[in-house]
Amino acid sequence: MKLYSSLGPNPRLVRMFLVEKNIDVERIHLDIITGENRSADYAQKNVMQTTPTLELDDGMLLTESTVICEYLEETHPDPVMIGSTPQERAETRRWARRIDQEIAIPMTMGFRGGAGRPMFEPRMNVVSQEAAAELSAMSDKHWLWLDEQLGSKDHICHGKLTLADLVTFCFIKFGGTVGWSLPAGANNLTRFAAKMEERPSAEIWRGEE
Ligand SMILES: N[C@@H](CCC(=O)N[C@@H](CS)C(=O)NCC(=O)O)C(=O)O
Repeated sequence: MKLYSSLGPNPRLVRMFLVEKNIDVERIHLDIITGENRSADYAQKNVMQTTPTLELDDGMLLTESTVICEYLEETHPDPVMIGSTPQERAETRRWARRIDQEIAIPMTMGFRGGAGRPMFEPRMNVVSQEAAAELSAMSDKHWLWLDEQLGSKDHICHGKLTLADLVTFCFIKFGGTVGWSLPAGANNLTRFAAKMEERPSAEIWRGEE
């Protein structure tokens, strides 16, 4: 398998998932700042021209970070990162989707249309400055909601590490790379992130790529 990867929370989510699963893959780094992902060649692999893309040994191409993680969970079930029963899997997916839709998407769109505008406007559709501010505020409100849901727990669900924890951590870390930090009062998430930081898979965030 080959992973087309870059800076950013989505490929780094898959890379953390791979480390947690003990799976080695060849990694091809694309510099999204200089637009290596915009080549005609890469567009053949991923029509969205985003990372990550996982190329399987039979040539099949998988995209969308959580879909790639689902595939890896099915093909490498140990350690369990999504769930051992249909109920557990549903619970993990529920959290991963909530965090993605209610937090990660507004946060990313808010950043692209706000502070990240000079970098993103020439490359993709971005929302207006006004909408960006609203999206960022919405995401921060939902971070505080997630903080409450987490409470004193160490993990988002099942009392153990799951995909939902990795999604949460990756978007907290992404914020850190672009000058954002968790909203004041998100003490449970601050503690959660500090604990996640100790995992060997968090090393991915300390590398240049
Ligand atoms: N929904 C996609 C989002 C992928 C995405 O937006 N990836 C970013 C990196 S984190 C990217 O490739 N951006 C391309 C660019 O900025 O040109 C996923 O979950 O994989």
